[in-house]
Amino acid sequence: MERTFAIIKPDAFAAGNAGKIIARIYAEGFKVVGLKKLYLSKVEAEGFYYVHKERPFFGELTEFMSSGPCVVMALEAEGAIAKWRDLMGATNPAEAVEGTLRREFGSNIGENATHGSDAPETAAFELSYFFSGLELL
Ligand code: 3AN
Repeated sequence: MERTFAIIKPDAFAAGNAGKIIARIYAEGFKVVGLKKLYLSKVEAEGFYYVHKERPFFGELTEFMSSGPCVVMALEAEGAIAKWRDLMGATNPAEAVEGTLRREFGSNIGENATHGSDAPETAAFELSYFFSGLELL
């Protein structure tokens, strides 16, 4: 079994889509090992996205991620990292396949409803950034 880290971003939470996204997560066969609602500060969002700090959209991205509450989750499944990225769809909702979460709930490349770890090393960092071991029993 593999674990990945997921976020229901502030756009999807504010639009009232968290429940539908979580229902979809269960329907696709993930086990929800950790789940909490947070309202990130700018500094907390910057720490999470530090790998993107040189990217031109870093300011916009961290501003958006700290603009309202979000839901962070630890998801478990066989091949959870790839499985969750498949369910999310492409970064740009306009390019995401029909039936994916970003296609259904995303607005644009920045406000794209969900986040998911892209590799085992990033999943380990991201899970530990938001959850202690005790929270994932
Ligand atoms: P993904 O989340 O699909 O792995 P990345 O790693 O390319 O996508 O981008 C990291 C985050 O930065 C994404 N959540 C995305 O919303 C945001 N992002 C990517 N490109 C842009 C852009 N051109 N303008 C604003 N935000 C962006």
